[in-house]
Amino acid sequence: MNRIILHCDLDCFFAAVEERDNPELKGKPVIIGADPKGGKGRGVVSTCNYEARKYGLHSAMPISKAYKLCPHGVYLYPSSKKYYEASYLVMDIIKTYSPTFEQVGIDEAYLDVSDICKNYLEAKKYALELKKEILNKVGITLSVGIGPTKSIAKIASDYEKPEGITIVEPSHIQNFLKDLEITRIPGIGKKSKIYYNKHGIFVIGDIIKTPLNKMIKKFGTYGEWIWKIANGLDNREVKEFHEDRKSISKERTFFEDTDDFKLILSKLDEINNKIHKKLENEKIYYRTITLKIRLKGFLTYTRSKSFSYPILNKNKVLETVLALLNEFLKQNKKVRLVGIKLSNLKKDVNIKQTNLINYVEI
Ligand code: TTP
Ligand code: MG
Repeated sequence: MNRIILHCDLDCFFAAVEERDNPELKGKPVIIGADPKGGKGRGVVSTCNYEARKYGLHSAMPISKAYKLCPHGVYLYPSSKKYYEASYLVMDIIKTYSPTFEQVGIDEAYLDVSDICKNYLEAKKYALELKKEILNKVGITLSVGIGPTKSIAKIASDYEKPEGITIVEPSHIQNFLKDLEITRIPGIGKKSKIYYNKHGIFVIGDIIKTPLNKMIKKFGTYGEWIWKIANGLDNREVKEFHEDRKSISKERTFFEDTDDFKLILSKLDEINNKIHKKLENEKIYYRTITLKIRLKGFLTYTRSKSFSYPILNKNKVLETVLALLNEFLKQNKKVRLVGIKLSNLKKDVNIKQTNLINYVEI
């Protein structure tokens, strides 16, 4: 079936938020990342604006090299909280454009608009409206790719950055892809590029030309995957993470009411581990941690702590729950039941973000 999928990707996201908040930065090269320390700094560039990219700067480049190439740039340390807030605002807007919405990273999302837009022209108008709303309400720009598969839409959104809209109708897939470098395919980086080049594959057209069985023979299942992408045969659906499950929780009652701290701790640890098995498997993050406690005499209390960004961190949960528990232990009452609830769930939103500080502080 012919689908119409939009891939939205914010332009130089972290740098765009900084520029929005400080108009003096407009027109200057802005680099977000580690402190360059006059060229002696360690760590890397998180991202930079398009002005800085003119000097050859890019994400993951050592900050010392960036400084050499662009010493007059404005170097800023990332402020994650601000980026999260902007990301939430943007995603809340994108979501309203189709119920089939999938957020991928902190600044990327897919929308399936097949049931909303009759054709690609309508989809283009829709994308323009979406871009306008985000610019008006959040003050940053994005690029949109429109195509019949997720991978085509993603390659298309990257094609004309910043502020682009690129449409690839099904009949134009081969024409659009054939001359693009293979690194345009998500997942093919500098290292695998060298490998494919050795086998005579330089542009996506070379993949299209190669028969599928040869691709499998030479490159295994990944070879099959990129052949499918190149031929517009990626049939992955835009998968919505249903936030109808708004929380995950577990509780345990003690055999006998207890004030044995070790026992209470081991129950909380057990509950925490059980909950995290599922969350870690499915890469579900949460922002709010709640402790539930029932004291002898059936008085039940809950205490919560919320973070400004989603986390997935078992140790942090235990640490938080223990801090919340303190207030009750002081009362010297026996405990009948303990429970942990994690809420404000988000799916897989911050892979890049969790790496961010590592990136910066390598
Ligand atoms: P990207 O969408 O890859 O990059 P970008 O939005 O900065 O630029 P583009 O216009 O090309 O889309 O990543 C989104 C954010 O994730 C980026 O602003 C900063 C962060 N990030 C890192 O911290 N380290 C990295 O290596 C990358 C690639 C991104
Ligand atoms: Mg981006």
